[in-house]
Amino acid sequence: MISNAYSKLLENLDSAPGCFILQSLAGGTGSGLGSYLLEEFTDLYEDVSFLNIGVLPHQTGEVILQSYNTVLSMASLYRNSQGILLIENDKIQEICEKLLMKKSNSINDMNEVISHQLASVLLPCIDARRKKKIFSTCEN
Ligand SMILES: Nc1nc2c(ncn2[C@@H]2O[C@H](COP(=O)(O)OP(=O)(O)OP(=O)(O)O)[C@@H](O)[C@H]2O)c(=O)[nH]1
Ligand SMILES: [Mg+2]
Repeated sequence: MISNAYSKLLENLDSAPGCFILQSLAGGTGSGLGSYLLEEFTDLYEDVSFLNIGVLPHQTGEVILQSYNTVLSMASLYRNSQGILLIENDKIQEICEKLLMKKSNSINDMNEVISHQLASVLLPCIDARRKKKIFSTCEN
């Protein structure tokens, strides 16, 4: 079903040079289904490059098989992906607690930090105020 939805999506595009997949590496779905789909997609669409964004679990552990799942899914990424970006949940939690002083420290807070970081890497842009400052420095 996911595979069908993906091929329908590709049919509607003039060209699809790349695709990125965001997945947790430690659980069942992100690690198991994510690796399976990546393998299937790379077989079916040889011309599409895949960038995988993998979320590493907290070191102290929440899922009993997390280390095992992470090693297996990393192996699948190395075999099939053209680019791998790793996000460490421990580091993200530290940013939430120590830098942003978030009290709630929920998964939503962490995901907000992650999306901000990904947007900065994947869609780099300068906000209007900063742009004005840079250009006025260049003019002087
Ligand atoms: N930052 C972040 N980490 C997540 C998120 N979902 C899962 N994780 C991490 O991935 C680990 C595994 O989570 P699971 O929910 O078991 O993984 P899953 O891929 O959704 O697979 P299921 O077992 O089917 O739920 C968690 O212990 C977290 O460390 C999320 O939305 N944000
Ligand atoms: Mg889950």
